[in-house]
Amino acid sequence: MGKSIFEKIVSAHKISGECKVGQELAIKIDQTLTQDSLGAMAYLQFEAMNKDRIETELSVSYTDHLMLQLGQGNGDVHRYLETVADKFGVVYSKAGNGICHQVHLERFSKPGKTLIGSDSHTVTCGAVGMLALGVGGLDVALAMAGVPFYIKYPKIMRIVLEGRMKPWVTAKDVALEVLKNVTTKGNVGTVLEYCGNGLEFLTIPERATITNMGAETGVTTSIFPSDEMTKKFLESQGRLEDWVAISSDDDTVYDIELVINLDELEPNVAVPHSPDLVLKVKDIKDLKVNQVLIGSCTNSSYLDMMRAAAVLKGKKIKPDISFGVSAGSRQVMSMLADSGALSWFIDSGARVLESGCGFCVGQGQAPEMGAVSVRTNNRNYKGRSGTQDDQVYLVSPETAAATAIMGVLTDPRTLQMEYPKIDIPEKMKLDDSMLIFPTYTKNIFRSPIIGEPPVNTLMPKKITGQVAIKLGDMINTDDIIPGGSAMTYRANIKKSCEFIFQFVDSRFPKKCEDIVEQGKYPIIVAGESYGQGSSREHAALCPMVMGVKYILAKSIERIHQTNLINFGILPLLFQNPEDYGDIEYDDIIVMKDSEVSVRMDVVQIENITKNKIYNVKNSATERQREIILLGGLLNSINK
Ligand code: MIC
Ligand code: SF4
Repeated sequence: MGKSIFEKIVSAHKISGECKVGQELAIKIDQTLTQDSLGAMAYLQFEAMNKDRIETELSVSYTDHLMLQLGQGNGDVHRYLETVADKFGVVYSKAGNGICHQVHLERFSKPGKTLIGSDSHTVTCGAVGMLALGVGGLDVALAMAGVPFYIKYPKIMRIVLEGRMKPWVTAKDVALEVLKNVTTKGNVGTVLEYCGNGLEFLTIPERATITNMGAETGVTTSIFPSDEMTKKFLESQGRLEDWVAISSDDDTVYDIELVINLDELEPNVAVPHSPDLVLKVKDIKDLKVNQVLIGSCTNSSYLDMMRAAAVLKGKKIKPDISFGVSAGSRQVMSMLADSGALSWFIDSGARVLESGCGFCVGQGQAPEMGAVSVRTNNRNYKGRSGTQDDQVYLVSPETAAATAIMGVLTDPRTLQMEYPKIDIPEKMKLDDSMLIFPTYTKNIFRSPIIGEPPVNTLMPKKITGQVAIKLGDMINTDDIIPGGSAMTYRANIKKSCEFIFQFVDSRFPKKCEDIVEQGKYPIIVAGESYGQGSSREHAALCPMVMGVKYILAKSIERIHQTNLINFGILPLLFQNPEDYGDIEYDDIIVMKDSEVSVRMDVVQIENITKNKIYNVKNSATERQREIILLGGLLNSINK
């Protein structure tokens, strides 16, 4: 039987395990990336491993999330990251060089290699046939230390892209179509592999928009073949030598298949508050818009920005719209300036923002109360913009530009202009002077905001827990620990704990303190798809510090599940929906002999308050169960 692209790359990197669905495999990691919000904790954890140098082929530390520098906090983190990178052999990408995923794609992505990154959108590099995964910071630290990465062999879904998109229909519309079909729920343990005759016309930045938003479906990763288009892209980046061809074998049998006819697609929009609530733009009439933002790692390539600029050229936006644009990298920004397109934006009435994450994660550009904000980024979770009652719609750069001009959500096909024909230059502008390569000479900078990596204790024998919060379905990691100003403190766990469930139930931190004071352990109870979205390990790390030993949920998303285990928290799944319905805030729940329970596939817990026994499922692998008993991965490695 033929092999998929995923299987080919995994087989070439396999250290142990079998390529069989559900089996745990250990693979070698070639490259890692970190960004500044989660990176500091990853490097603190790496420091705790007492290694002299990193052992990967390449590790890059990006500065793109914490760019506001209001007060010294962000600057402290940047300097720590720069100096710790120098000491251990990591390449440091300075603030202003661009968003990690865009820069990594341009300058470092390599077909056939493995990449893990402490950011869920690391999957973007799947666009060039790379096996790229979003993981927690501790996993990155371990990979840098040369420890293999463990992955459960997934089901593989083949997505066949047929035909060619019509003018004004874009890769973002494809990404949203995939989300409409695949949704944000129930995709744990699946990989999306793309093929079909539509790939002939799909450039790498367009493929990157599609792999990027695969993160929102909750799949392990998305991957395209490495073909002539990939070769052209790498050549344009002056890296032809990095190209190898990769494709699946013709007789590969896939677990699931989805066909998308590109020529039937129309401009799509994800409506508040989930990226899978997808409608056609033309079906939403007279939606008055307050803010339009173009950028983020989903849609900020040269192609995206040039097309949007061409739509705006010679036109003015509606005066009451707040309009911002942010190129994904310094390369893109500089080429926009050279081509004159930057002034098309400026003249239209745009605010030109720095190349960074910015508005995508509430770092600036929070709109006014109740605003309708039309954006090109990938997540529209409630409040992520920095405004709690926001209404965020996700669209393509072309739809966003048309909307800025018209003041209402606008299908760009109604603009009555020719679709701008933009070609990607054969040679992109190459200037890596904002990448700092290691000299191994700098002293590590420290300040009070740079804390210590927290350590956990062994799993206690008897766990008398009390329900400290009861949540519904689809609680994402932004709900658990918000972006925005809270991100400044990611290198300091004690401070980060103050923000846990800030906008969901602000009683939580105090409640945990009270429960712990009484000698008990706080329990989190959740519904479906708990922990979807970002890879932020603080969503597990802080609950660990706050005394949480296990979590009860209907289902848990992949990255978050691994983060919980990495920090010694046992993820337990309800087998019976009634048990979830039964449990209430403050209920006392007891797990008797954790040493036995943690090793069982089905764990028995007793709700003392309701006088009921629940049998819940333990989805951790045998290896992970030992990690949990030791109080997490750092303890287990040190042992
Ligand atoms: C995001 O898009 O939510 C982030 C901010 O990039 C996160 C990482 C983080 O929380 O720092 C992600 O996607 O993993
Ligand atoms: Fe940055 Fe947004 Fe991309 Fe996350 S999704 S890496 S915050 S641009």
